[in-house]
Amino acid sequence: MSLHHRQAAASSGRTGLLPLALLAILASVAGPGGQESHAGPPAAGKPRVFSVRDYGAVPDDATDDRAAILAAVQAARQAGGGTVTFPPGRFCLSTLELTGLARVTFAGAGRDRTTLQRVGVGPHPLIFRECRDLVLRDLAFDANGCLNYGGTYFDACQRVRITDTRYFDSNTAARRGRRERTDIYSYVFGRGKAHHEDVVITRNLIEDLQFEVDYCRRARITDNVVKRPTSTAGIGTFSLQWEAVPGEDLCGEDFLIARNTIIDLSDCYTAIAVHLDPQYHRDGTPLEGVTYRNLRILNNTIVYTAASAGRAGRAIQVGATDSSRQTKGVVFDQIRVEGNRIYVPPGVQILNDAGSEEVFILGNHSRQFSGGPDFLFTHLTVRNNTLYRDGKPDAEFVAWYARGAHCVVEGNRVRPYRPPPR
Ligand SMILES: [Ca+2]
Repeated sequence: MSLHHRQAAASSGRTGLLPLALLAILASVAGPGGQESHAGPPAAGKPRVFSVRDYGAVPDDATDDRAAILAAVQAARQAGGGTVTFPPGRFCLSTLELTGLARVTFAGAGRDRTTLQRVGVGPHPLIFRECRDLVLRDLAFDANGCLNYGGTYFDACQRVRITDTRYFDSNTAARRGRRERTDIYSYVFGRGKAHHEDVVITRNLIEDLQFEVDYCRRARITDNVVKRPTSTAGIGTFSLQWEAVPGEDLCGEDFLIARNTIIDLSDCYTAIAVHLDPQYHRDGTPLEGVTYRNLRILNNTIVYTAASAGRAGRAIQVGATDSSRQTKGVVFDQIRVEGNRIYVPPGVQILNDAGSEEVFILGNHSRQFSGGPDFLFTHLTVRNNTLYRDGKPDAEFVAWYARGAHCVVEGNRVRPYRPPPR
């Protein structure tokens, strides 16, 4: 069943089964610690809109609006769900952590009109833990000089939709001259006690930041634009298996990463990455038993620019993050990489860790492991991708370092460079 149909079925089920819906509403009214009062279920059909202005938020005055935003969110929670609205303007937000929130939409007046600016010492403006049925739409987040990780953070959440937002950094100058670069996030779905489920990220604009969805079942990441991504990957999913997990560790299943555009890889290792990261546990033992299943990376556009000359990251990598570590029992099952287009202007090289040029890397490209490739790809399809690049008309741009079964690598072409269509 597709993600779309699964969601449609879930929502029709909610409206069709009133007793279950009432139970769900009543269960969600009590927040973490049960400190909230027991409001009854909302009146049927009545829109529940909670403007942060009504709870004391003041735009464009450079004061923290955290308390007012929290009050609006709590009102929505007590009503059994609703829409928290942000009028035009810039609101300041120091870290707001929300647990067990359900059926709440955060809506601005448009991503060019409403901005939530991170302020204070915390790297995250918002943290959502064990939340479900969330929507973030039509607003912008400003990372405001965040230097380490950060981002709007999700932990074990279900049914999250992020659409038509912008995430940018008004203070990228703060990063300059730093010795080490770290990941710096827009949205990040981390690895928690349970998988994320049914995450939709679509039609967003991400600038000078990256985003990541880890440990998830059913992610649909489509039609986003990521400009100048930072560090590890523009769009990434990582294993984050810090402690050993017995048996199969399903780190990602049913991902659709399609029709995204990633522009300028001069400060980023990989445009789209499915990575074993870290490649060893906290105690130093090798990663073991990681499985990714049914990942579709389709019809994305990856655009290198002249700024990338001499330091450009890979276009797509499914495998190891640094290839210097041996792993055990890693399986990539049903991976499709099809119809992607990569534009590399003259003078730009796409270098792997060993300093040779590879556009797609599948597996672990280290040659130092005497036992041979330690990754298994089953039902891999890499087909009909196009690299627009001068000088290497016959180059093979798919580098595959793994054992395989039922794998197809065909129809991938190198064409003379031309700029991407606008
Ligand atoms: Ca304010």
